[in-house]
Parts: sequence; C-alpha cells; structure tokens
Amino acid sequence: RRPATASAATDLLPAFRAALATVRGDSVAGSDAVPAARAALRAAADTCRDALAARWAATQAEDARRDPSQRRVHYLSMEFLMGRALRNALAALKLEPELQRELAAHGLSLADVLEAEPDAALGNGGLGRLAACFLDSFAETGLASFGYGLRYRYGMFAQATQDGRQIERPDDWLRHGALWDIERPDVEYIVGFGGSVGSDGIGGRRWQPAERVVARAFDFVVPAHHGQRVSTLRQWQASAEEPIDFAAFCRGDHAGAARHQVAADALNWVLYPDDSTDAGRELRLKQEALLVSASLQDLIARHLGEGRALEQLGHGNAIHLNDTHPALAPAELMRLLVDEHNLAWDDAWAITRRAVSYTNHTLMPEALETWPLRMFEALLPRHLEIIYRLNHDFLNSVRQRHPGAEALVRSVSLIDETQGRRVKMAALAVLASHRVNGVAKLHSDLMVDTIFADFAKLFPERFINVTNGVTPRRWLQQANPGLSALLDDTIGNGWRRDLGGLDALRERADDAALGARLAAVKRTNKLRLTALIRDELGIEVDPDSLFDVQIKRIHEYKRQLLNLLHVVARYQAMLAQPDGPDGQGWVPRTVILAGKAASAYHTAKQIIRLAHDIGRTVNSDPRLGGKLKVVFLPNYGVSLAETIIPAADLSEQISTAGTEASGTGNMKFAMNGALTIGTWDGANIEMAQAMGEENMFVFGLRTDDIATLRAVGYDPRWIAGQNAALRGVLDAIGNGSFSPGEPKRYRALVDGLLGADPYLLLADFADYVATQARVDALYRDPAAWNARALRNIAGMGFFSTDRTVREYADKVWSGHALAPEPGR
Ligand code: 26R
Repeated sequence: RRPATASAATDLLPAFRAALATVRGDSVAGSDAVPAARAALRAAADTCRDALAARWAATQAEDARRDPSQRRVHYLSMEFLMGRALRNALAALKLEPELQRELAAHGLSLADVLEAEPDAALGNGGLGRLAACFLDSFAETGLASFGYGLRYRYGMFAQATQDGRQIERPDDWLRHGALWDIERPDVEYIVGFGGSVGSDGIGGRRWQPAERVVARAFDFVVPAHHGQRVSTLRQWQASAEEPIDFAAFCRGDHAGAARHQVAADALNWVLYPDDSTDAGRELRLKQEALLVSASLQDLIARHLGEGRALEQLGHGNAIHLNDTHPALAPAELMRLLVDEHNLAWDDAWAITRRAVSYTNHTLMPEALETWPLRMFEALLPRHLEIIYRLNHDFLNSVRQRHPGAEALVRSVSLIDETQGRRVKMAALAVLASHRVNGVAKLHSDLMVDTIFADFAKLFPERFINVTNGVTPRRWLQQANPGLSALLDDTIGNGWRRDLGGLDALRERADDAALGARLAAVKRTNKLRLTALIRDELGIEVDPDSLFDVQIKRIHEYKRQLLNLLHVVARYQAMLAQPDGPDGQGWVPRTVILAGKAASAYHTAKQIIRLAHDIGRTVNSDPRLGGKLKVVFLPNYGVSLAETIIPAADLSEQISTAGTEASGTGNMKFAMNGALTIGTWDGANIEMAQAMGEENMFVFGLRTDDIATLRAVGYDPRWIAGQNAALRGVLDAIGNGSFSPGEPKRYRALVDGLLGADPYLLLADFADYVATQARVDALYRDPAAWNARALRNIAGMGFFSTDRTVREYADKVWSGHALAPEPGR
C-alpha cells in the first residue's frame, strides 16, 4: 500500500489516477458501464481511505495525549445504518470537483460512480441511523470517541416485492469487496461462551468457557467537515480460535472439521436473527456478548496502553449503551476488572457506575429484552453469577430504604420471576448507569411515568432527556445541494457550521421570490424522484402533484394503515364527487410509501401487501385522471431516503400519541422543506414548538386524551358506526374491493381494527382526513405553502446531532456530577 500521508486535494489526485489505472487494469476494461463505475469507485475509495487513515492516526495520537479529566466515549450499538460513504468522504476531503473532472476525462460521471456504491445497511431503523449520525457529529465536534458494532456480512435483509408481497433476501453488500474497512490484524480478543465457573483457589472465581472465538477489528473512519479530526466505527468479526479441526479433516469429516468455523462465522451473518426459535435467541445473545466483550477488552487495553491507571478507568472513559442490546456491558466490565484484573468488587462497581450510561429508544414492551435464565446460564455462567450478586446487594439496599415494599423489590429486580425466570436487561442497564435518557421530551417523561416508574422513585436524578437530531451534512448539504446553495445565497453559509443559523431564514419566510426559488429547487428534486419511480416500478407520476410521503419501518404503531385508510377514503370521495368536495377539483396527490417489515411480523407484511393492492387499483383507474397515485418503493434504506426526502411536499408522522419515542425522519423532512402532518408525539412536539405550532398540520388524540378514552372504554365499532365514510373504507378493504381474486385477504386486518384497534386508527381517522383537506387547501396557494416550508426549515436549527452530542457530552458523558474515583 502507498504510505498514507496525502491530505490536500492536489496530493490526492495523482493517487487517484494511479489507483484507477491499477484497478481498471484488471477489470473488464471499458465495455460495460457498471464495471467501469465500480472500478472508479474502488479507486476513489482507496484514495479517500488512505487520506482518512492518516487523519485517523493523527486523531488517535491527539486523543492519547488528552487531559486525564477528558473522557473518551465508547458508543456500543448493535446497529449502525451508515449508508454510502463516498460522497461524504469527498465532501470532507474537498475532493469532489477535482475527482469529477478526472472522471469526466475517463468518460465517467461522478453520479454513476456514487450510485455504484452499496449501502452499508448494518441496522434496522431509527436507532441505527441515529448511531451513524452520532459518528458524524463525534468527528465534527471533536469528541474523543469510538463507536463499536458488529460487521454483519449480510446486513439485516434486502427487501424485494413479488406480487405485492415482501420477500427477504440476504443483503450481500460486500459481494464486490469491502471498500472502506481498515483491517487491524493486530487488534484481536478472545470471547468465550458456555463452560463452567469454579474457584481460582485464592478467593476469586475462574470461568472456563467451552467455546472460544477470536474477535478481529475492522475500522470504518468517519471524517469531520471542518477540521482534520475523524471518528471511528470499530466493527468486530468473529472467527474460530482453531480454524479447522485438523484431526476431523484427516478422517475425511470435512463438514465436522469446519463446524467451529461456521458457528463463529454465523455470529456475523445477520442483524437480529429471527428469535422465534431457541437457536435464534441464542445466536442473538451471543452476538450481544461478542460486541460487549471485545469492545470492553479493547477499551481497557487502550486505557492501559496510554499509560493510565486501571483505577482511573471510569474517570477517563464513558461507556454508552445504545438501548439494551449491549446491556451485558456492566456485567462483562465487572468480570474483566474483578476476575482478569484483580480489582476489589466495590472498586470495580464504582468504576462501572461512573463509566456506564444508557439511552432508551422505545417504550414498546416487546422490545424490552429479557433472556431465559437457563439459556443465559448455559452461555454466560460467570456473568449470571455477577448479576446475581449485583441484584442481591441492590435488593438489600432497596429493602433497607423501603421496608416491606416487596412489590417494589419484585418490580426492580434484575430477575423476572413471572414468566419463567428471566434476566431483565433494561433493569441491569438502569442499575449500572449514572444517567438514563430518553430521546425526546415526551418520551423521557413517559419513560419515567411508565416502564421505569419504580426505578425513577429510587434514583430520580438518573433520568434525563436528550432530544435526538440528525447530521445536517448528510441530510441537508449532501442530500439537497440545490436547497443548500439557496440557503448560502439567502442567509450566508454559517448554517453549515452551526445549524442554528437557519433561524435567520424566519424573517425572510414571506419573501415570495425566495418562496418561488424554494419551490423550483423542490421541483427539481421531485423530477429526480419521478424518474426513480419510473425506473423502479414503471409507474408514471406527476411531478406537479403533491408528494405525500411515509417512509420508515412498517409497524402498527406507526400507522401506515391509517395513511392507507385516508387513501381509500380519498379514492372513494373522488369517484363520488369528481369535481372535488367544494367544486374546485381535486389536488393531485402521489402517495409514496417505503419500509421494511420484520420477517416474522405478519400484520406489517399484510399492510405492505394492501398498499400494493390499493396502488394497483387506484393507479389504473381511468376515472381519476391520474390525480391519485400510490407507490411503494422497495428496499428502503439510507440512500433511498436521501433521494426521497428532498422531494417530499408532505411528511407523514402519524404514530399513535405516546408510541414513537422521537422519530428522526420527521426532522430530515422538515429540514428539507416538507410540511409535516403529524400527531402530538415524539419529537414532532418539539419541532412544532420550534417552528411555531401553526406551521405544522397537527391532528389526533394526545396522550392524555388517549388515557381518558381508554379509561372510559374505547369502542372502535361505535366510531365506525358514526362515520359513513370510514365504514365505506373498511367495507371496501374488508370485502375484497382491492383483492378481488381473494376477497377475504384483508378481513382479519379490518376485524382487528373493528374489534380492538390498539393503536386507535379509527379514533383518529376523522381528524386525519379533515387535516388532509387542510393540506390540500394550502397546497392550492403556492405562496402560502412556500412561506410555511421556509418557516419549517428556519425552525430546524436545534435538530442537529452536533447539538445532541454536545448535550450528551455535557449531561451524560462529562461525569462532572459524579463522586470521586475509588482509591484516590
Ligand atoms: C430486536 C428487538 C430487541 C429490537 C426492538 C427495537 C431491536 C431494535 C429496535 C429498534 C428500536 C429500539 C428503535 O429503532 N427505536 C427508534 O429509535 C429512534 C432513535 O432514537 C427513535 O427516533 C424512534 O422513535 C425509535 O422508534
């Protein structure tokens, strides 16, 4: 490899030329456009990666010298939804114009090269994309940090649709080779599973694992855009300690010889393996243990390698749990400190408490992980001992403070005794953390009132809020260069460094000429999406129609089905009143949906199918004159979002109040000048307050209304009885109007709404439809619409992850509110 010293764009160009010559020499030269773009992609990535590697080394050297009171943050997450990296790297290295010219000289377009890069889709949804935005802001704000994750060979899954149904395939994103990884063959740790625990003869405990895997490090470097610093995503890959069983191989048992290798390999196959089987659950727990153990061993090695004392570990390091998936960390840290590094229990616990913090990302009870005790014991026997001892000490202290409060003791215990004995990972995370935060104000309040109410009584000072954000580099500057240029032109480019600068747009919001320029940018972005829809689906949509967009994981609480109910209501109304509800005709709409359903989530898959069935019917109905189209774009991910969001007019954020922890797509849309139709939920609330509530289309029941409604008894059938339009919609869907070949296809879906409707779609239907009519009315008045879009953008300055991570650094990771370190 070339020495990684180049930094200025001018130094990098010769490197790129050389790399391109090398790569193209051994590819199918020139004949096919895809290999040419791919070769150029590899050459560009190689060039950027070398420059990034140099910045990485400089950043590490700087951080190794940091003041002892300055902590390095270790962000543990099962998910990192990175998407593509080239455009971001080019922007950070300021290499784009030169590269573009160089490619043109080879007859290649930068757009094709960018498009050739596969997404690193190592995540599921919001939590994983938030982690990716954090890495960007860690670099930009100069925080000393490491992100830690697993290197999934096949991502989560790639979604295809066949006859309107989701099918899952392995997402083979590394098929053409890794582009960005920097392999660290010198960084490896042993991670054990199973076996037994005994005495070590000198008063301690010794774990003898039955299975040992080697975790190897692969680094993905994320650059700052102002300055030379970078952040790191270190991803672990497991392999068997003994590559093949040689004796078995010689006996001719080739499969047997590879068994350990395959078992270790499987740890890195996919994110969130289906946990409906014991084998699936076991694999998931092993993945979590792999992430936690390798990361903490790495942290300790780095801390000691920098010449710092083990006793200072909690002082110099923060360990952050991105939801409960890495919640084994406190138990593993205790094991490493006590068993491997011979610290006293109480000192180890003080270090752990000082280091660990935890973010909760959902109140959905099914997402709160618990592990059957027997499985936990079989895989992690020493960790279970540690958890028992922690629990014993903890519950004793609770009993002392609250004599006789046995219900409280049961509720906060680390062990659940109610449904077979299980280990409660969220309880472990809360007990070990000095700070626990939710991700938007409402969510943080509800967290304290509901799932962690008893913990909040014991440790009220631990619970805080840090509202989410998104990185404006990817989601505004790179995704929407047209809008970015318009902003530069209008308010100067200060917003690129400090998104708070968008505020200056507010006083220009009623400037009609500016509004028209904003609309022109939007139209260009809509044309691009129109072309993508044509290429992907063969559907022709009208770029002058209102683009109404809902893109996110498919889940009942997110209420994509409510969106579809409105579509059908509109369809029926258009047929009944061709001249529009007020004789002014219908505002043309294109309803765009995208999102993956969990492979075992039947209802979510039915919703995808229904969207297709409705789309097929509506899109081909000549009576509508093309004024309503419904499209479902397959395989939703970061790159697709980057094309869709800048082209949206209307952002659908319609979760049942109290269910969406924050949402981050909501912020991306508003930042790009879409108006929001949304419920009083998650970060929608803070967005509405920031932009002025009158600038958001807010509808539906609020959390307190819902509590009241449920208290008196919610009766969805009664609601349907009151609303003829709603009945018409439910009848059409339930009787097979959209699935004539199988009339009962959606009977169960509709019966679910009429019978229970746990997410209150029917309760919110009428207000939703009425609010959609207000959306139409405003869309008819472009000047008013544009002014509102400008006010939306102006209000989004707060929602940058630069602000979010600074808030974490201050309130969570600084440790300034903590007691002194043991042994000092
Ligand atoms: C497999 C199971 C344990 C599991 C459940 C849920 C795994 C992963 C999740 C994902 C959840 C926790 C998630 O992505 N939450 C989202 O986090 C975003 C970032 O904070 C929020 O914006 C969003 O509201 C929330 O749903």
